[in-house]
Amino acid sequence: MKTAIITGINGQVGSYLTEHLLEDSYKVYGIIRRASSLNTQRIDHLYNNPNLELVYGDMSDASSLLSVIGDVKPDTLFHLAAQSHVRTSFDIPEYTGDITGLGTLRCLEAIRKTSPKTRFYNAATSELFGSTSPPQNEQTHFHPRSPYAVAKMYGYWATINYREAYQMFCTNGIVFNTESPRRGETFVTRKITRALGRIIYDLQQDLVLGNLDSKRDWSHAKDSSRAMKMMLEHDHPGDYCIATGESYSIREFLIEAFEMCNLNYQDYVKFDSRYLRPSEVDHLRGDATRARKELGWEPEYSFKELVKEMVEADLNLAKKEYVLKIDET
Ligand code: G4F
Repeated sequence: MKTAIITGINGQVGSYLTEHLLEDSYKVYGIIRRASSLNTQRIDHLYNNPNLELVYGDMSDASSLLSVIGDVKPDTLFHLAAQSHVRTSFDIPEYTGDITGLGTLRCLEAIRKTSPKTRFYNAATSELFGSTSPPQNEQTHFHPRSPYAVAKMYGYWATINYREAYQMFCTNGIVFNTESPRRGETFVTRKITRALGRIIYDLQQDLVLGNLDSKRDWSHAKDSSRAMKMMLEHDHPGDYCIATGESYSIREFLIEAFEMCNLNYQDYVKFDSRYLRPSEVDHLRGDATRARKELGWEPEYSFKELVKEMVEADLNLAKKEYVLKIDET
């Protein structure tokens, strides 16, 4: 039986990746942070699977990583944990550098010291491309535009350095924006679909956003997490862009989602400068030719299908909220 450790297992991508690995008979160990409030909702449906085990650890705590990785000595380790919110990274840059940047180094060091044959996947990001012009691929130079992207830059090069210096199997997935009904509610796509559901059920009157003109390449997290598994099952390590090759502005996402419900987004969306970033990434559109050719990866979801799934899921969620509210009154 193959074994995998996932850091950030309870995040959006971690939950889909866990499903892919369990379906393929992996034994999966998920590292989660101790918190006083529940933080495992996205993997609760997998909790009774005997091949899933959750263990406590933290990206700031090298000793916890050393002991988990040293005990399990997994075949693969998928490193997804991070302070991953770009806007927030401007407010807590040092914390972001520690968790997102040094956290990656701590994983690499723990593997080098206790289990050097473990294959390592690092969740790099299209944020590395920052202000460059699309389409971006593995040859495009980097120009990070946030403390988050700068921290990810450190993790990206640490991953390559461990590959070159110690001949470890270390791979970077340069994943463009990836979304789903499990996306955190403060990221823009989910903020939109969540608000739309609540507006329809009269639980919320408007939606406050920042810049509507930036463009992103949005894949489904089910597709991007499948690519991660393929990367570590490939015969050699490398760096791969994972993207659909299409980009849409936030405004276009709004139009697509609101029109599905026969609404005009302009009647509901308000602007607040608090949601602007000190430096913005204007346009990301990825070229995933290498992943397609070398890994045989293809995205299965179109933009329209992704938006539709998110809108439908959030309409259902809002309906449940509405029913609870009626029951209470
Ligand atoms: O949804 P976002 O916060 O995602 P962002 O900044 O592109 O980062 C995400 O994708 C990266 C991969 O490229 C990941 F590495 C990262 O961890 C994260 O998952 O914002 C998308 C765009 C931005 O241009 C932002 O300015 O939406 C714009 N936006 C407009 N109003 C907003 C809002 N973003 C958020 N979060 N909230 C708003 O109200």
